[in-house]
Amino acid sequence: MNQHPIVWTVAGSDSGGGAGIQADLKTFHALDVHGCSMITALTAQNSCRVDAVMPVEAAAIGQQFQALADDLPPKVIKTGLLTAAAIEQLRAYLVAQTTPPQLVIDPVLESSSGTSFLDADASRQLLEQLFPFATAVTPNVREAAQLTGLPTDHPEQIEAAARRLREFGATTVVITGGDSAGRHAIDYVLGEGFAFWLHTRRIPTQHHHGSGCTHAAALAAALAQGFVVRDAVVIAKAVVNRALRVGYAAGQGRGPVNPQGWPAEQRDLPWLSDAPIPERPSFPQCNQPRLGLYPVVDSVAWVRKLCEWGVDTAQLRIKTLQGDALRAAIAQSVSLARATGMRLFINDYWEQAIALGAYGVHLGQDDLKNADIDAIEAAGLRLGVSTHAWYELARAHALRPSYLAIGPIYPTDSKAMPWIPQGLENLRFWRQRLDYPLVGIGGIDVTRAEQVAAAGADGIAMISALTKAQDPYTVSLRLREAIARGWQQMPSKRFPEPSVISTLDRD
Ligand code: TZP
Ligand code: MG
Repeated sequence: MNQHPIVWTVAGSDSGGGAGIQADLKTFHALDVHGCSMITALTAQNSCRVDAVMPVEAAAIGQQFQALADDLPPKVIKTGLLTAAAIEQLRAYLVAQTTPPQLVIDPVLESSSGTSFLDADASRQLLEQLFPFATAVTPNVREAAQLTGLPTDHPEQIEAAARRLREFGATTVVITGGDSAGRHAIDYVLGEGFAFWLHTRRIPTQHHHGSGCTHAAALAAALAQGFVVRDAVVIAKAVVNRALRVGYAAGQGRGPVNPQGWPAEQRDLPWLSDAPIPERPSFPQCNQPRLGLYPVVDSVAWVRKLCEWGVDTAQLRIKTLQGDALRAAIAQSVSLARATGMRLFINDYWEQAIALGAYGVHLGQDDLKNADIDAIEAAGLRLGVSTHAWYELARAHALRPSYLAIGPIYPTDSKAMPWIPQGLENLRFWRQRLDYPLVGIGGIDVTRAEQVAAAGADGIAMISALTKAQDPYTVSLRLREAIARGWQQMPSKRFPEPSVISTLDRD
């Protein structure tokens, strides 16, 4: 990323270098944003204890605001430890902006060693004065309980506390569970039109000082880089996981987390679901050869042709038939595919796919809500899942599917979608990080199949390039040749780190 969007942190200094301003600046640096700091309080602390909290006087806070506002206007502001004076001045700044920056509030009420940072009056002021400006607030379960006066011991209570916090005007509430017990660190996310849980395996480490600050700072940085909030929360959790894995000892107590940069490995990607869920087993892998040319068609006639042409993989995606006609089309397609050994995935109609013994099921994100994943798995079918962004990848990852579809790679007329095309760059980015077989889809034709394969796609899916071709058989041959050429160019899974923005046009 060449651009370094400006992000302010309004927070306290941790003299021990683990949390607060210091954690925020480390995280901003790691995520390619320019961090400015407005210090609200000095703390005298080390890795074991907090000796003193010394609020910065109002005039000095005001001068910091003025200096930054004059020259370094922020795309996003992140807050940590606040004082009454800082809250007042931040609110005044936000009110004065015609287009206020996004605001991420990490409500730091007390230190992890128990020192109180914000009294009851200031907490109320925070809720009433600043929450209405917040794109996201990130309390942990204890802070959510303190702020709302509600218990947060069970999932339903956490959901209720999040709803209560949204009533104060925060657009998205993220209640983090990293500080709680259990094998998994589970966060709840409630936003405008969405609600989900994010899970990761708890990373066994003593050195997690600053993880809350790092989480909120990473969320702010991801927003500043243009990600929508649903993507930003997934990225933030993955950034913290990576930082926790390489936390280190400094001092006699708990050492700091160590933010490295953008998520780089699948093991750091959280999994996302509508309810807290245990880890799932993996779906069966697709057998060899590599998925390759993967036409998406809508009729038995097309399935028959593909079988005759010796195509290895296909998807039956019927959007117009119902009842007996639908069932008959799926049944005929499955038996044709079985007779020639073609791996046929049935789009959406998982019950029929199970009943008829299809090779696999392909589900879009909306289909996931109605599908019985356990039943598909119990029947031994493969599963493919469509994804278009980080949070959709996290939702698919929760299911441990047989492959992930990444799209749209290029603009497409075959499906109306809010997504900006991901391009080869995002495909390479995911190829570098994910162990799943990947299927590229969206606007792929003979001229583009080679570069999609070279970017690391295992399957190259398309609708119109084949179904609208004058001579589809010849096109299928050209596509297969192009894919084979592309795969020869793909040196390995590792590419230089590309920039990545996969985001919604509208949210
Ligand atoms: N999902 C992402 S893009 C797409 C789907 C179903 C349509 C692909 O069609 P085409 O004609 O190959 O662009
Ligand atoms: Mg925190």
